[in-house]
Parts: sequence; C-alpha cells; structure tokens
Amino acid sequence: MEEIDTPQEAAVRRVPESRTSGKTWYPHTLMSDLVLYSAHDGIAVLTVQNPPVNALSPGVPEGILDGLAKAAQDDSIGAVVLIGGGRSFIAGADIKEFGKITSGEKKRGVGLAPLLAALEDSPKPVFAAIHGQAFGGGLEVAMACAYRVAVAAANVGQPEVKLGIIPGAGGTQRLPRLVGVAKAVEMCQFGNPVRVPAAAQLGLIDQVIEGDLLQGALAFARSVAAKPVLRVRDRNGKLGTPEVHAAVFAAARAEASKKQRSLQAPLAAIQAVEAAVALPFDQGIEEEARLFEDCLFSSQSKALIHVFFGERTVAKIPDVPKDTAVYAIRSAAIIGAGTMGGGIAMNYANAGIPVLLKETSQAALDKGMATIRKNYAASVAKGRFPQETMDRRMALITPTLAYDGFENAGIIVEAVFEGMALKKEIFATLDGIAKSDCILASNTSTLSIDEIASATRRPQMVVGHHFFSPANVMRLLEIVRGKATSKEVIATSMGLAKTLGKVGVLVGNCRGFVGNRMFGPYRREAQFLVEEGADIEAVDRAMYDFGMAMGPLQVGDLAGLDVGWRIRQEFKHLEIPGVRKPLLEDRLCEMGRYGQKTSAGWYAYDENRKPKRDPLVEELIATVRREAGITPRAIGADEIRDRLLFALVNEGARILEEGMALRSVDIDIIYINGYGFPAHRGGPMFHADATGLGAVYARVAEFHRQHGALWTPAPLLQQLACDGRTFAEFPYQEKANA
Ligand code: T1G
Repeated sequence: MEEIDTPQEAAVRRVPESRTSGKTWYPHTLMSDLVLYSAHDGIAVLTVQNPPVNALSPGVPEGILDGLAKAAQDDSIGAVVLIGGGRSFIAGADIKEFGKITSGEKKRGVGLAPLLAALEDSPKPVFAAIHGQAFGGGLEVAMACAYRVAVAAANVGQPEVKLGIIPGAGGTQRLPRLVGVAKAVEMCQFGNPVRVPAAAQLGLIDQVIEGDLLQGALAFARSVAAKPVLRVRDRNGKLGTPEVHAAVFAAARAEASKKQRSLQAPLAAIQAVEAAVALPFDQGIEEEARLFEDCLFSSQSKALIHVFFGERTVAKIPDVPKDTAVYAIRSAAIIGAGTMGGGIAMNYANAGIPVLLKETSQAALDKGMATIRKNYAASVAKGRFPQETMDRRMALITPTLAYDGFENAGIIVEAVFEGMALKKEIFATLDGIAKSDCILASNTSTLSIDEIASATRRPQMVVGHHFFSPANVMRLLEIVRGKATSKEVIATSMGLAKTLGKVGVLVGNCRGFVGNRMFGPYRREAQFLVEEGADIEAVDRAMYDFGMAMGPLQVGDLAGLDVGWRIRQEFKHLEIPGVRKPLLEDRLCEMGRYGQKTSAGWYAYDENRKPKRDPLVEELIATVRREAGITPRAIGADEIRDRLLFALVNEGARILEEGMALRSVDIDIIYINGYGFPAHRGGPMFHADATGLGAVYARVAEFHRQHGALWTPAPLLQQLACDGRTFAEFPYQEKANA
C-alpha cells in the first residue's frame, strides 16, 4: 500500500454508513484503496474496505501494517481500532489466492505472519471491532489484537476445514488459549460459526457492543487502553497438558472417523490444536504451518475450493442478469401431500412462507400432515429447534381438499406422481385459477416442462422445481427452464431457492434433466454389474468407499424402486429394441419389493431400516442370470467404480455439450447436493478432469468395446481428451434450452 498524504493527493472522503452504524462516520484519509485511516480523539481507526467480504487479498495486510506504523509514530494516538467497512469484519484469507500458491505462481505460506506480529506487538493496543463475520484469517487477525469487541449479530469461526485446509495464521494456537482446548478442537475440526454471545461466554470476545459498533469500540478502548495487556500467545491458563486433554483428542478423532469419513483436514486441525497443548507457541505455529501446507496441496482441498466457488457460480446465469426483476413470493400452494409435496411444504414453512397443501382425499391429507408433524417432532426431540418453532411452522401449513385460496398464491408447486396426463390436467385447472403473476412450478423429475406448460395459456410462468428426496433435507433444487420460461420466473426461482435454504441450479428441459439423466446410466450399470457377477454388497461398498453417502442399490431402495419402474412404463414406447436393458429392478418390483417402504428391495430391512442380505434376492439374481445366459464372473472394486463413475461422466459430457447444464461445475454442484457425491472429490466432472480426460476416455472406449452401444463415448469427451483439455475449460453455453 502506498500512503498518499500530501494535501493534493490525499483523498478525503466519507465512508458510506455501515450497516452497523446509524451515524455518519468521520472523514477518512485514504491510505490505500483497501484500508482507510482516520483519527478519533486519540484513537486511530483502520477501516478495511475490500468488498464484498473484506477478504485479506493482497494489499489488505499491507494496508493494515501501514496504518499500524502511522499510529505508532503519532504521539497523539493511544490505541487503534480495526474495523471492517461494508457488511463484514474480515471473512478470511482470499481463497482465490490459494490456487496461485499450489500452481507455483505465488510463494508458499499464508504470508500473514508480519501482520500478526505487528498487531500483537503494537505499542498502541489494537481493538478488533467485529460485525458480520470474522472468519478464518479474519478471526486470526482479531485474535492477534489486544481486545475483541463485537455486535451480538456477528459470527466468528475457523471454517477452513470446509475448504479442505486448516487455520494457517495461528488460529489453532491462539484459539485454545482463549476458548479452551475442547471448544477450539470443535471449532477447527468442524468449522461451524459461533454467534457472538456464545463467543463472549467462551472468552473469545471481550465486550458485546449494543448500538453503533464503532462508537462502542471507541468507548471500550478508552476505558481499558491504559491497562497492561497480556498477548494471547502468552495466555497459557486454558491449555492444560496433553495428558489432561488426551480424551478430548481421542473423542474428536473418533467423531471425525464417523462424521468426516476420509477427510484429511479435520484430522490435521485436531493435530494442530494438539500441538498447541504439547509445544511452545512458536513451535506450535511451525507445526500448524506444516499441516496447513500438507492440506493446501491435497487433492481434497482443490476439490473443496472448487465446490466453494461452484456453489456461487451456479447462481450466475449469463442471460439472466443480476438486476432482473423478481416476483415477491408471499404465499405458496402445493398440490400433493405425498413424500415430496409434504417435504416441499416444510421448506416453505421453514422459511416463514404460508403454504396451502392440497390433496384429493381426507385420508391422504391426514397422512401427509401426520408425516410432517412426525418429522418436525423428531427434530424437536433431537434438540434442533424448540417446540414453539415447530408450532409456528405447523401453523403456516394449511391442509385443504379444495382449490380455495389458490387464487392468492404467489407460487403453486405441483407434486403429484409422474404421469403426464394428470400433470397436464392439473396445469390446465391452475391456469384458470392462479393469478396472472403466479409462478406455476412442477416438481416433475423427468417429464417435459414444455409439454406441461402447453396445457396453460401462460407457458412463460411455468418452470420445473425439482426437489430431491427427502425434500426437507436435501439442499439441491434443479430449476428447469422450459423454452418459454421467462427470465423473471428464473430469477425469482433462483432467489427462492436461496430463501428456502437450497442450492438452485438451472438446467435445461430434457428427460431426467441433469441429475436423473446421469443417474439413469449410473444405476443401470449397477444392475448390469450384479447381473454379470458382482455381489450386491460389493457394488454398494465400492461406491461407499469412494465416498458416496450410499451405494447405488441402497439408494434405489431408499428412493423406492417403484418410481423408476413407473417411469420405465411411461417411457416404454422409447425403448430401443436390441439394446440391453437392466432386468433386476423390474423383477424386484414385480415381487412387490419396492425398497425400504416395503421393508424389502435389493436388501431386506428390519424395523430400524438396517439392510441385510436376502436369500430370495440371491435366488432371483441366479434365475435372471440363467435366463439371460450370463455366466457370472468375478468383478473387482476398480471395475465397479469405473463403470459407475464413468457412466455418470459420459452422460454428463453429453449434457454439457447440449447445453442442458450451463457449465461442468453446475453438474458437480448437482451431484454433491442432490446425490451424495463426496464434496472432497469435487463432483463427477471435476473428478474426471482431475483423473485426466485421456484416461477417462480410454476406459469409456474400452467399456464401449466390451459392452456395446450404451457406452458410445460422448463426442465432447472424445474431443476434449484428444485436445488434452478439461470439462472446466469447455466454453460457456449461452443457451440452457434455446
Ligand atoms: N475469499 C475470496 N472470495 C470470497 C471469500 C474469501 N474468503 N469469501 C467470500 N468470497 C466471495 C464469494 O466467492 C462471492 O463472490 C462473494 O465473496 C460473496 O460471497 C489464513 C487459510 C463470508 C459468510 O472460508 O463463508 O482464512 O460470487 O455469496 O452469502 O487461516 O462468503 O459474488 O463473485 O458467499 O453473504 C476462510 C468463506 C478462508 C469464508 C458471506 N474463510 N466465505 O456469505 O456471500 S481461508 C472462509 C463465506 C483462511 C487462514 C485461512 C461467505 C460469507 P461472487 P457469498 P454471503
């Protein structure tokens, strides 16, 4: 940062009122674009101005350092307040910089050590004044200050593990000194934010400020500035010994092995906090740096950073700019109170939006409402929220057998079973009832939105809102763009997804859209593998070991095998004669084995839904193999994994080429949030890119030779493999469904 302080060059300007401040700020001398300096009756205020979240991008640490130096030299200054301009204190290191380090473009290390030392050793005590977030490097900066004050609504945390890394600027060493070892382990291992009132109780925040943050911080600074300060690094009172905390570390590792299966960063975070207990501060910092670097260069971190930016990228739709007008959705109505409809109603109620829930019979309606009540009660029992929250949410859901009230709804979501005729009939009815600016959404998982929209005189208002089961839990919402869907409906849908706590991903209108279209070949191959000789459990195990939440056959049992069976019947006319068809699931359904809902599918289920092998299924498999003339062979985990993953990828490549997904990362985000794909593998397309498309193509070509037409390599895969390129480089499709 360059200091500009000649009168001609000094830019003096007013900082816009921050969200936390009702008052006008003092004039600031602009020290750099990124950090402003101003003096307030003997206290220097350094304001970080790096929107949107004040990440510690290049120039920010330097700007703070310059400000500290200026304050140190000014005898009229007795203390320094460090505050964030705009909506946040500091949300951490600039994540975009990490790729530059791993690619060798930038030198290794976090590079914050000089700043932390200057804060900690400043002759004038530094007060961190926190609003919004103090995350990652932001919290680490705050912990190097003499004091931390914050507004009650702010959050603090060390979320680095979510990016596959650990705190790299002393967080694992200073945090246990402030909050104690057990809490520090938890915060670094799981990365969840802590609200300021709780953080104050833990000793992380010295004063909770009511009212204007800056004024409160200045007042607090004046009241304590003269007192001696013990640097956080020197506060060893809460550290204890390795022996005292052995059980804490052991329990954390045990929890990691259950809840953070295969993840490297949580274990590294635990180890780093352990180093804080076992080693003197400076050695602890060295150990943290070593572990940080191991994590940063890991494939898991690259994948998780891809996911972080991916979740934000999917919100960007090239032809639907940010300022597109949106409809205000103040109430909703849902048709169908089955598993999906009920779950969708819960989403609206959770977001505080009143919702009508319609069924055709009292019995179905009662059953749907009972399920909702049961789900909420289970959450209350687990302590997720209090009874009052449940009561408030239940009160927002109004069961009904009639269309009364639908005329006022801002959105109507149809969630009946997958049948085109029924859906068209419903949309034609809605067309006559809904107000003109009501969004008409279908929760179809496979059917054409254009055909559904053709039943109305307002196809521009029709869109797909494809929720994933259980709809109150899964984060994904596929937003299906029909050829007439208006940009305003798309923009509203994307915003609504956020309101409902979902990740909305825009997809084109093709059979199965993106997620299920890819899932078809994936689950098809799972069945083929069993037909060819693989053991059911081996198929599920291979994918579980890869990191999937569940294997493909268990997923079938969970979702209901009858769903696919019905869809196959609906699309029977599209079957191509002579092309191999999976045989087993239709046969299971014919036996009444629909999966968990009938306590029998691929597996048999006990009352706790625990799967176990079932001799009846073994018998069925043997029969089907015999009938099809298949001699079973031994199939290893590698083949299982490649067949399943590359079936996803090959279809994903077609989807990308057709523009049904905007970018390869959209597919990744769909798979991670809707299908239990492990985030630390970055999604199927990222995983393929990381494997190398040459190798992926070679394997697909091999399967093509062995298994025929279903494995025809996608032209885009072939092309990119030949060019030595990746899916991520594939140009933006301007049309999702032009
Ligand atoms: N670096 C770079 N860009 C960031 C960023 C960051 N830390 N945080 C957010 N952005 C971008 C984001 O991509 C988006 O860009 C815009 O800011 C708004 O974000 C040394 C190793 C702070 C709670 O992990 O959790 O510190 O899409 O849409 O919903 O130990 O952003 O507009 O172009 O998410 O209001 C640790 C990550 C870093 C915090 C705000 N810190 N960020 O949520 O807005 S590692 C984090 C968040 C570290 C030290 C280390 C959230 C938020 P665009 P947004 P939001």
